[in-house]
Amino acid sequence: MNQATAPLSLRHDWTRAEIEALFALPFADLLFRAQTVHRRFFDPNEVQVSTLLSIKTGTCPEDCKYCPQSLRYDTGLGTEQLMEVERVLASARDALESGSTRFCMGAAWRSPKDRDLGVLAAMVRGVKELGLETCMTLGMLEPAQARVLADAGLDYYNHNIDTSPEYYGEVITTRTFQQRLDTLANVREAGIKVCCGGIVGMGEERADRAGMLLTLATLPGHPESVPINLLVRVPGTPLADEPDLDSFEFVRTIAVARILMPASHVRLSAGRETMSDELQSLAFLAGANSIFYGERLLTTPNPACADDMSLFRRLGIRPAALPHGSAHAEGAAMPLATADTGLFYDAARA
Ligand code: SAM
Ligand code: DTB
Ligand code: SF4
Repeated sequence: MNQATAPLSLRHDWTRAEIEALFALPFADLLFRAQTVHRRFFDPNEVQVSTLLSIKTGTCPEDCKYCPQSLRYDTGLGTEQLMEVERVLASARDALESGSTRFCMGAAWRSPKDRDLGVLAAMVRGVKELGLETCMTLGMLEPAQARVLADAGLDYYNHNIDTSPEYYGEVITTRTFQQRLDTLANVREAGIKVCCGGIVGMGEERADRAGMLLTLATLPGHPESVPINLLVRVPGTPLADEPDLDSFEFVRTIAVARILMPASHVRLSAGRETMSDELQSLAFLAGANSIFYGERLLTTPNPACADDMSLFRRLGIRPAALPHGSAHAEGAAMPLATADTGLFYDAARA
């Protein structure tokens, strides 16, 4: 049976040898395979658009070597308390207006305190009422905490494995790989969709990129969203002077993620600010179909909105509408977006 006629089934039994063989394919063959898979599951000209907001910035006790928010590294970040709900909602309104469909709230915590859960739940409810999908990333979650967020209506929880189990100890020592997997299981158990990926360009080998994707693709359920971050090298962090990752290796990582997890949204995540338009378009061709939109990630810059609008327009990419059944699904997905302020796709201007 060739690929075009194979059934649309998801595999959870990928082997390391199969994944390494995909990485080793000639570039054109790998991209062709990824694009073929992509077209069987998604509209290749549609990209899901999320916006990030840091709701609690800096002084995190963890030691993740890539992260500007760890209190162990002097990165010049001030400390901020948990943001007030109204400020979060004002930011979410802006995101909606700009054409985003998902609002992702991030906190620089090892894990949330139970006393913060009421405010976090209020943020989720408020953002959902605006008609946006909700996502949070707050560190490790206990089962009961996950249930509180699920009851508030949280759609997605982001918790990355970051790298392979083998390389993990080189990057983070204050929590284990297994603790990451435990949080992912707690999130799933509570009925929240999983957003889980990692970072490349941290000095890891190809075998580690393969190992990271092997872990993700052999989870009991594939994460619905798979963010692939290219390390943002922040002065003051231990990884500030890491050499560049070869761009084709970055695109290969996206392509392999697409092939292994065909029904998941693969997000071209952090690192776009330093990528050319041509590299981003190769990532889309390799099967990336989600981005963070807005001029800031959590604490570091993201491309200017005008540049992303121009890129979408020149590539003929449409921002995806909300899924069926959502308050603003299909035609009404971006009620406030206009051609001047947001990612509105106007074929006449393409
Ligand atoms: N503290 C929570 C946690 O670690 O799960 C949530 C926020 S944390 C900043 C979310 C994710 O951002 C990390 O897991 C990591 O994958 C990504 N990240 C952080 N700093 C980064 C950087 N400099 N470059 C690329 N990705 C980064
Ligand atoms: C993810 O995988 N990447 C986002 C989001 N999930 C939370 C975070 C990227 C952070 C980049 C560094 C910063 O802006 O602080
Ligand atoms: Fe803290 Fe998250 Fe940064 Fe690690 S990645 S230092 S847990 S904010």
